[in-house]
Amino acid sequence: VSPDPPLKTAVFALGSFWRSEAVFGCLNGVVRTTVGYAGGSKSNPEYRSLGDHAESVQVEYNPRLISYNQLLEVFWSSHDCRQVFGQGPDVGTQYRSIIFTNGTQESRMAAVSKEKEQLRSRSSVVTTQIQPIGTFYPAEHDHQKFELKQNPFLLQLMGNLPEEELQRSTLAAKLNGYAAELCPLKAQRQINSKINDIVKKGWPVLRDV
Ligand code: MHO
Repeated sequence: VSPDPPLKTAVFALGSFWRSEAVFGCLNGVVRTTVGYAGGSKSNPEYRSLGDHAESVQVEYNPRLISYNQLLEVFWSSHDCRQVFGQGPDVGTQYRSIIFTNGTQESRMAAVSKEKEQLRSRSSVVTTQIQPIGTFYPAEHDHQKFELKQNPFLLQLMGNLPEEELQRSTLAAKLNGYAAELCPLKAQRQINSKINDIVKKGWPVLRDV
């Protein structure tokens, strides 16, 4: 087997970043997720003063296991891109829809996928912006793996990792999606049965799912 290709990075904004991180974290081939602020001009944004940035998720992935086009499909199917200022109760420019690109090839793929989405949406306007990624500012610790942190059982099952490890962990990214019930059904079931096994056998630390 040839060595793994270098990881690639993609950044998307699609509403609340708690949810965005959960959606992408479950996917096979996604190695790491980080929530943050991007798309604006304010330097050093914070949650309560993010300025003109949008809540975003940075996805590190193994391109041999998942393609940029597959990530784009998940992006489109995971939010309503026809709303100018965000999703449901989450209103404001901080929740706008953006595909951040990393070079001309990605911009082209993003543009083609947006055209397809516009055809599917008929007369409703797809508001999603496509723009080159500038600076991605990682958000405060409390917002990283937010959904997982609401679930002490899962945290304990992983051995209560310190914050830095939790942020880098592939398993944490996956369980963050599981905790939010935002994994595809098949993944949700696989994780369920793995957890049940481990609990039955008497509580060793969960290393992988
Ligand atoms: N309305 C959302 C906002 C979350 S967010 C990360 C909530 O409080 O659940 O902006």
